[in-house]
Amino acid sequence: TEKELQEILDQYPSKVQKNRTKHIFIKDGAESAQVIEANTRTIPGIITNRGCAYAGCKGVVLGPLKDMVHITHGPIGCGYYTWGTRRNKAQSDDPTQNFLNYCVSTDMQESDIVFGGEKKLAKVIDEVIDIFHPKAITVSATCPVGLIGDDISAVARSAESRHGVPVLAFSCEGYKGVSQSAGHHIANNILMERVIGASETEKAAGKYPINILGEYNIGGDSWEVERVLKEIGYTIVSVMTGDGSYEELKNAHTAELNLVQCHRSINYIAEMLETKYGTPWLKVNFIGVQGMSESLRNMALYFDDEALIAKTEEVIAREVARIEPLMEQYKKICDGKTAFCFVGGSRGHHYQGLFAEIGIETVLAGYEFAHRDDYEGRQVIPTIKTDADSKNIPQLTVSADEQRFRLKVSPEKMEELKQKIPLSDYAGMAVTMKDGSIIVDDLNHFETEEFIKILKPDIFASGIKDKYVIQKMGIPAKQLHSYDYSGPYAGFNGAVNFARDVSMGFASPTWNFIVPPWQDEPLLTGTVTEEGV
Ligand code: CFM
Ligand code: HCA
Repeated sequence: TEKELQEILDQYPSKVQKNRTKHIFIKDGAESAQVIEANTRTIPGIITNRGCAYAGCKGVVLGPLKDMVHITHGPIGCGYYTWGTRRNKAQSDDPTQNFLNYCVSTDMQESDIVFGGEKKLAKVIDEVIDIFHPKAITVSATCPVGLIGDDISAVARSAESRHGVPVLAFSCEGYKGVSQSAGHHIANNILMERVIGASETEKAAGKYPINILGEYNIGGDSWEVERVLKEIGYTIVSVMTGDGSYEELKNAHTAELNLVQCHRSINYIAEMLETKYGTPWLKVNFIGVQGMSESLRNMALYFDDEALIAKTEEVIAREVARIEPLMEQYKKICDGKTAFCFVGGSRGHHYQGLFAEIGIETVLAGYEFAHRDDYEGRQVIPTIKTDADSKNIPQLTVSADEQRFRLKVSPEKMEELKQKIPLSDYAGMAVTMKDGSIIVDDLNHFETEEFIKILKPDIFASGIKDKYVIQKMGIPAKQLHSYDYSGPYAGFNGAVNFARDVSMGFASPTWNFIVPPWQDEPLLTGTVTEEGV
C-alpha cells in the first residue's frame, strides 16, 4: 500500500527520499499517466545493480559478434568481467572465425596510464591480426582511457589502413553515462555507421527476410526462436547480435521487417533502419508461450500472406499441444505463488507473462537502467528531458539512403497494421501490470530487503549481485540474466525449461534449513518430554 511504501521511503535522509520517491510507483489504472523517473544518476553509496557504459557497449551489444575480435583497451579487470559471464552462445560454420571464447585486452599498467596507452593498443591490434585474421576488430575504451586522453579512433584508423581490416573504435568509457544504457547507444551508432549496409547485396536470398534485433542468444535463446521461425519459412538475414556476425550484419539493410526483442538496447538501430531504408520494426516478445505465439501471429499479419498465416497457425498448434502437458505439470507446483521480477532493461517486463503462464503473479517489477518509454510507452519520448548525462552521448542522425530507401509497406497499409500490431511502437511495462503491483526503477539492495519483508514473494528473479542475499532470507532466487547456467528460456521449449527450473527451485528441500530473518521469533514454544509435547 501507499502507507507501507512511505514507511520504506521515510527511512531515507530527506534528499535521498525525494529522489527515490520519483523512481517508484504503485500501478493504478485509474490514474491517466503514471510518470516514473528513469535513466538518471544513481545516488552515490546506494548499492545498485547497475553496470557501466563499457558493459553496455562491449559486454552487451558488441560482445556476441563472433567473427570480430573485441579488444578491451584498459586495465585487465574490465575485460575479465566480460569474459563469458553473459552466456551469449555462438557457433560458426567456419571455426576459424569464432572468437567468442577469447578475452583480449591491452592489460594497461601504471606506465601506460602515465605515458599513454596508444602504442600498446596499436601493438595489440597488430598481434590480433597476425594471430586470428578476424573479419573485423572492435576496440572498446574503459574509464582510464578517456581520463588520460588516448585517441583510440586515430589508432584504429591507422591500423585499418595498415592492415586493410575494419577496426572500429568505441569511446564507451564506463563513466560516459549513468548505466549500461549509454553503451548500448554508442554501440548502436557505430554499427549503423560502419557495418550495417556495408555489403553490395541488394536483395535478400529467400522469402520473408527479417532481422532479429535485441536478441543476444543468452543460454541459446536465439537458437530456439530461430528453429521455429525457420520452420515457418522466414529467412533470417541477421541477428543483432546473438550468435551474430560482421558478415551478416553488413546485409541487414536487405530485410523486409526488423523484429525488436529488447527495445532498450537496440531501439536506436531499429529507428535508424526505418529512416534510412524504409523498413518498419515490430516489437516482439519471444518469452512465454503466449508471447511467442502472439509475436509469430503479428509477424504473419505484417507479411499478410495466407500461406504464411496458415503455416504459422499449424506450427503454433503443434508446439503448444506438445508442451502444454509439461507446462501443466509444473503449474501444479507453481500455481498461486508470487514473484519479484527485476532485470536490466527488458526482461523485467518479458518474464512476467511466462511467470503468469505457470500461475505466478508478479507483484513487483522494474528495470536497472531502462528509460521512461520502457515503463510508460513510446508516446512519452517527446516529453523526456535531455539532461547533461544524456547530452554526453553522441547522437547520430541518418537520412533516407538515395539508392536503397524503399517503403516496405504503403503509408495506408502501415496505418492499418498499426491498429492491429505493435509496429514501430512499444507500449512499455506498466500497461500490462495489475493494479496494486509495484514498479521500481534502479531498485537498490536496501529497498529490495524492505520490499521483501512486506510482500514476502515466493520467488525473486534478478541477477548475481543480489541473489545470494535473498536466498539467505529463505526465498528461492532465479537469475534472469545468466539463467543460472541453464536455458534456453525463450520460445516454446524455453518456456518448459523455465517452468522446470522454477519448479525445482520451489521443490528443493534446502528451504527447510533456512530461517528467514523475520521468522526467527518462534510462533509456539514448548518442551519435548518422553510423553510428547
Ligand atoms: Fe536487453 Fe539483454 Fe535486458 Fe540488456 Fe543486460 Fe542481458 Fe539484461 Mo543482463 S540487452 S536490457 S544490458 S534483454 S546483459 S541480454 S540480461 S541486464 S534485461
Ligand atoms: C552487465 C551484464 C549482466 C550482469 C548480470 C548480473 C548480464 O550488466 O554487465 O548482474 O547478474 O546479464 O550478464 O547484466
